[in-house]
Amino acid sequence: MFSQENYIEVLEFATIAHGEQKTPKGYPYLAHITSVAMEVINACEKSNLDEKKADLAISCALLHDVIEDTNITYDELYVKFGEDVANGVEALTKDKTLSSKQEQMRDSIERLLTQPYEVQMVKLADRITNLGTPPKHWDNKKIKDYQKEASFILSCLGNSNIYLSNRLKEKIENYNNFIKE
Ligand SMILES: [Mn+2]
Repeated sequence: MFSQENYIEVLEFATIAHGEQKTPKGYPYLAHITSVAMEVINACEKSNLDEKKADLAISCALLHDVIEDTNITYDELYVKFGEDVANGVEALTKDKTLSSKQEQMRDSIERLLTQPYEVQMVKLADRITNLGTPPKHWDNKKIKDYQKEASFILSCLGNSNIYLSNRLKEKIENYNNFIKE
């Protein structure tokens, strides 16, 4: 089980934080974060996570991009939602002072590995959500690299939840349909 009241409260906070931000496909950003939260909720229920763990996973799912993409800070999350949520969202945030995207990903995963499984699950759910049809402007190399990066995420964080890791595996396989050889 999870707290529906917590879901609503965190969703409202994330809605205001992301404001007019859009996804790469041009949808309101909520379409992204509620999809990530849906994957996490499904996995929590199937895995019978207790309410405390499920609420941490779901809160981090709804908030996973607020430090990276909005002006919300770690301290604000700490005050409003507590230390575990703030630490989780921070670990899910890329360090943009690192020069390459590869380094940013590696660093974020290293930090995620020090977090509980409930937080690591969000990274799997995020990539599951992002492995839909690639944006039109992506070339073959970019698509291949994105698939490779997804395999790296799976190999590092797959232990966190069997349902999400199986679903990500499937998504990575299906992504071959977008690659031209
Ligand atoms: Mn995301």
